[in-house]
Amino acid sequence: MGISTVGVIGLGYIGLPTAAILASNGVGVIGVDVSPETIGAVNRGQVPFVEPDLAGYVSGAVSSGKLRAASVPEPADAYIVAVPTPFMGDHKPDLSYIRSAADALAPVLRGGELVILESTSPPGTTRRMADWILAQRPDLSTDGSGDRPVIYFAHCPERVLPGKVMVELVTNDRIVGGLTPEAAQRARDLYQVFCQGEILLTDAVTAETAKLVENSFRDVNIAFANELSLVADKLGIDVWELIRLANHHPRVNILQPGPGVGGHCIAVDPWFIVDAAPEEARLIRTAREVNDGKPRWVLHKVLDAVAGIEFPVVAAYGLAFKPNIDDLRESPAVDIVREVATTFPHTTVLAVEPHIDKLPGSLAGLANVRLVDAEEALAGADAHALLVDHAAFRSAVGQLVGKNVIDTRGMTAVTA
Ligand code: SAJ
Repeated sequence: MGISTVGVIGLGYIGLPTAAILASNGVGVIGVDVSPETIGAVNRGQVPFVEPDLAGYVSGAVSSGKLRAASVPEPADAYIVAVPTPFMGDHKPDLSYIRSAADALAPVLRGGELVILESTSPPGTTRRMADWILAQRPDLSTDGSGDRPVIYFAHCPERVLPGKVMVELVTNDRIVGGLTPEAAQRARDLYQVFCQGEILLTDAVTAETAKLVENSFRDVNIAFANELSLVADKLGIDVWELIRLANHHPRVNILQPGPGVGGHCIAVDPWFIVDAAPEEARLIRTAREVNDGKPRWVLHKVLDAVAGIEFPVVAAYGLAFKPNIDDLRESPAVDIVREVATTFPHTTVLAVEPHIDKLPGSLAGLANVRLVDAEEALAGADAHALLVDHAAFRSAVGQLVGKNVIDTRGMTAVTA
């Protein structure tokens, strides 16, 4: 069974790199997106967001004729669904984008296609997606029962790190879970086109849960570090020295505290486990609460640092959700700046973020927040909050000696 054409539904941070890498390996790819801007950009060979090396892959794939974008799916041998799975206000998963993808796919299926869900999903979602499609197409089946043509459904969660997507797509091991063993094998054959890592086969629910567990593992470990930062503060000791010393134990490897956990994965995915097993997932829920509580703790540290000053000026170094990227989504640094500026309107916040040239929407309307360079912040602030450990801040950090500093990332810590 050869796969010569693939439809990729959703041309975002995962779908577009996957589409581009398949196309660069000779597979004909039709990328599908709801955004006319995204479709237009891709068809011009451009990338609508920043990810190292992606632009070269996309422009090469489009000019070779192997990649094009459209607004609705077209007949293909396989489909990869890579749409968002956010949560709603009550932390319950929002599967509406997967539902829309299923609705769009159902009419174009002919029988024999492979349909892969890549979106991070609550346990059971691949089965639900199959059920949504088969409800509209009772002439098809997942197993050939009743002599109906088979659609092969599998889940293959993405595990790539933003900023290293084009490398990790090729080198990471992948988990492939099929609704049937044959579906898993067919999905493995597709990923073998570009994946040099090991491809591990299982069932769909185990694959869905494995992805959630990976990000929950990291969240729980970051929560441990964040909790230690509160404990150390209460005891009057340096948390960075504490962790550095404890990590000399051969079986201890504590992560780093920060101002909170940002991004659209680690702060979201653990809730899907909590939702699926609310009585059992007590540690995972608590870790989320610890990490979500950290920005407020930092806020109070900032306010303590300028207590007694009538019109204080606070410098905030970094707005991104982690170092050396321009991604501001779900960033605790942005939340902290907004909270300082709105709760205490007599405060001026000088935000320093070398990776952007204008403030994000949630800060742009605030008259007391300005985007400035590090020199201006160093010279003009009463307190200095280090929120993101960008490499670009190294020389600024050296100039903070003797100033009023709130260091949420251990940038001023002695490392010897
Ligand atoms: N953070 C800390 N302390 C640490 C490590 C991270 O506070 O010691 C914070 C970061 O500053 C950031 C947040 O955690 O705010 C998340 O950053 P990250 O680098 O840990 O992870 P993401 O969200 O960029 O990518 C994760 C990865 N998952 C794991 O490492 C288990 C990636 O492999 C996944 O593909 C991605 O989520 C995803 O899409 O699910």
